[in-house]
Amino acid sequence: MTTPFADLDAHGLNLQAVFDVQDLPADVRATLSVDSIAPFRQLLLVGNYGGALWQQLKSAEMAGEDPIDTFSRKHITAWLRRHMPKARFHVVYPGPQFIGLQQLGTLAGWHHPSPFMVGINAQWGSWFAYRAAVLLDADLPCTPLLTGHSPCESCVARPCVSSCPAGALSGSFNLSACLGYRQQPQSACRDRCLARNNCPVGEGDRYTDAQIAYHYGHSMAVIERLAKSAA
Ligand code: B12
Ligand code: SF4
Ligand code: SF4
Repeated sequence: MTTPFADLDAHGLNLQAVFDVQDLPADVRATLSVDSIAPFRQLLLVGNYGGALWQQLKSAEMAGEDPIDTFSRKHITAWLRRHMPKARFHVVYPGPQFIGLQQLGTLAGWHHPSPFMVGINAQWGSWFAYRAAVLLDADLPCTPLLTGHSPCESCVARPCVSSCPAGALSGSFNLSACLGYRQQPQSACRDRCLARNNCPVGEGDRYTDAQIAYHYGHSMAVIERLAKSAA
């Protein structure tokens, strides 16, 4: 069946959730500043899972500071202009305003917490991310919540925990142990997270090594920049 989002799917932007703004919790509405820029009636959350976006990006140009943001913004705004030329919209993310993407993912049913803090669900494991949040003045059908339990609830062996070389997952997540280890020159986690790689859930949607290295290389650069400015 063709969905209104088929064009986004074709670009690898293959997760979409539509919320009516009035149904969002007050704290979420506040971070979106939705009440000050009314009258937007809906919020569209866009993400990607698996390797489709990476395939698309490879054939587009990976140029500029933030090629994934640029690619996502370009295709989502083109989709909006094509499908609802009269609707006003405001792209909140990517953008300067902070919004809690995992909180929105929880409302969509995409996100459950995992020991390594990247969200997880039973379908795509942890192999997904958020690409855009757009306020709209539109009447798209709201998407049903993705139902299902966290796979972590029934995972007895917890291979993610034992495979973290920094022991960062032994209790509640120890971000400084993780970041300290990642920054060591001989670290096995400069361009990957061994814990995430060793989680068996969503194996069919696992990113390629190149995609993993790209994302973790990017976060490594941010982490090193922050560490330098704090020193
Ligand atoms: C700041 C940030 C980081 C910081 C650290 C987080 C911190 N606590 O300081 C750094 C730079 C280390 C980081 C790294 C990565 N991040 Co990050 N990060 C964010 C960001 C921008 C804000 C998180 C935040 O501060 N939330 C606010 C606080 C108040 O929320 P909170 O409820 O206390 O915490 C929630 C989350 O923030 C999260 N959390 C808390 N601590 C940490 C620590 C880490 C390492 C992560 C990943 C999440 C996380 O869990 C909480 C419950 O939901 C979000 C995007 C967003 N706008 O939400 C992405 C985000 C959480 N990151 C994401 C990812 C994928 C990563 C990376 C794996 C790299 C990458 N881009 O592929 C890495 C590697 C992790 C690692 N082990 O080093 C994804 C997660 C996708 C998912 N499926 O859940 C997000 C949602 C970005 C996105 N566009 O999709 N990240
Ligand atoms: S290995 Fe088990 S506990 Fe760890 S993230 Fe995967 S399902 Fe959850
Ligand atoms: S990146 Fe490495 S150190 Fe950090 S949680 Fe993952 S496995 Fe542990």
